Amino acid sequence: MIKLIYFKMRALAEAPQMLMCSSGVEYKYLMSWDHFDEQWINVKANVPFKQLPILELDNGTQIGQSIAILNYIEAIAGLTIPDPEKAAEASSVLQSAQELFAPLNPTVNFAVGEDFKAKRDAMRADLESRFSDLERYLNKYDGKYFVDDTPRAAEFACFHHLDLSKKLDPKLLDGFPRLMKFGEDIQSIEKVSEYMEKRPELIDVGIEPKLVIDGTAHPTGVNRT
Ligand SMILES: N[C@@H](CCC(=O)N[C@@H](CS)C(=O)NCC(=O)O)C(=O)O
Repeated sequence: MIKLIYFKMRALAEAPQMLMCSSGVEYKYLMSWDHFDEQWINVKANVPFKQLPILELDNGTQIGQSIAILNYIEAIAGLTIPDPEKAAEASSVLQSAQELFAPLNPTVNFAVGEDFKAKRDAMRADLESRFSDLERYLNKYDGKYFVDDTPRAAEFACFHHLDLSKKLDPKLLDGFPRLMKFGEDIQSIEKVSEYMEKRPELIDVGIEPKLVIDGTAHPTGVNRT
């Protein structure tokens, strides 16, 4: 079975998991230390691009880089877009969504106190500008999602970052009704809402962020706790 390996964070493992859950691809999620049985610092140099997530296939091949992981899942799930023009548009949305990763994800998962507030306020204008691009793109076609009515990598990547931005500031999406509708449509996918209910809760953002895993609150991070 495919393995997705990552850390104690709500970040780059979300979109791949939503895509796999919604398209019926079976996988196992493993923390780095459980998979490698070793601290991250000693593992880092041996994974393809010295970072996680990676997807490890049954034959041992390790795929690094979130976009490559998402594109591979699309391919095995039969979600590749045959029309080159639409495929390029979806790819451009995926890459733009991925650019929302930093500083949003590290701030929500790790920043505390005044540092959290300063980072939140510093990124607000850029986030709103990027959200307005995505809002405009959603309005380009009549379908529910970016290029048609099927949610794929671009949709789940975008959804994850929008969803996470609510933890930075729940009001950030207020001026973007089309993005809010998009979020509702994604959450109304049964397998996605099931995944979201079961995943570790991210608590105490901006104070002392923790993930609640099997009932125990663990500080976010790259090490076993
Ligand atoms: N471009 C990579 C970024 C991956 C990345 O930033 N991974 C971080 C966690 S979110 C990481 O591995 N941090 C630990 C390290 O760099 O040692 C992707 O899209 O997958």
